[in-house]
Amino acid sequence: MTLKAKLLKALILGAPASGKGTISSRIVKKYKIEHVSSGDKLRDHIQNQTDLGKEVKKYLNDGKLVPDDLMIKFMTTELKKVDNKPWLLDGFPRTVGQADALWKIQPVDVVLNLVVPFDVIIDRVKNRWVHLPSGRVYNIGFNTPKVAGKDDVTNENLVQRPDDRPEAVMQRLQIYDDITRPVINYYKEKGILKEFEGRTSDEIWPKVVAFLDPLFDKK
Ligand code: G5P
Ligand code: MG
Repeated sequence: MTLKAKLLKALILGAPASGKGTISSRIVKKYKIEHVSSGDKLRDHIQNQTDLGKEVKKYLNDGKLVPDDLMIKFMTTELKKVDNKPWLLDGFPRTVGQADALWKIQPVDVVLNLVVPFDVIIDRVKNRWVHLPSGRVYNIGFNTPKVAGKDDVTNENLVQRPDDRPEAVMQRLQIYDDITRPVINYYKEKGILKEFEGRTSDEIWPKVVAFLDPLFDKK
């Protein structure tokens, strides 16, 4: 593994349900790096009814962004836990304020941006089921669980996300357009953004591998 890959700090960006979780899980499996998903971690807090969980629940359910100050404090703590490992950050940063804060804590090496048409996204969230404790995601017809409504690994129940209701999805896509798109330009200007276009994760995945493989070449 190259020296750089040993401590690679990478981000994955993309609209809600563009496949960040799906592509991330393939990346962490293939390249053995840590996956830090802000959404998964927040849902975990909500599930466990922690103080933070109670504070953020309304934002998530309504498809709105958690305020920057809270989010930056939370993710700073989370990133300290994986400081000495290569990681892939998913879902953070989502505002230019968050991107600035992250750059001060830890400049990132590469940013992968998934470009998936909105019509595909709206269609796919209807069929999404998640296993909350692990963050594993399923989609009926794409990666259907072996037993309907059950996680493949633990056999525990799968649930649908409250923010996958059509009105919350529209809200999330609107916020993405207005507030998160500038984050793409932020990294473009730094010269570290790489875009991957496609209508399915299987179409995008080989392009991601072709980009990452050279970074992880055994030397
Ligand atoms: P999250 O959790 O970061 P989103 O909205 O950015 O939520 P999401 O919904 O988790 O993103 P994803 O990870 O991009 O989507 O996509 P995914 O889960 O892999 O795929 C979506 C579905 O499509 C799955 O069912 C999958 O199986 C399926 N799928 C994938 N590929 C294909 C395919 O090729 N074909 C088909 N048919 N299906 C496919 O954030 C949630 C909330 O947390 C808060 C906010 O409230 C946010 O709304 N939050 C923050 N707030 C402020 N700042 C931050 N930094 C925040 N981070 C989180
Ligand atoms: Mg996700």
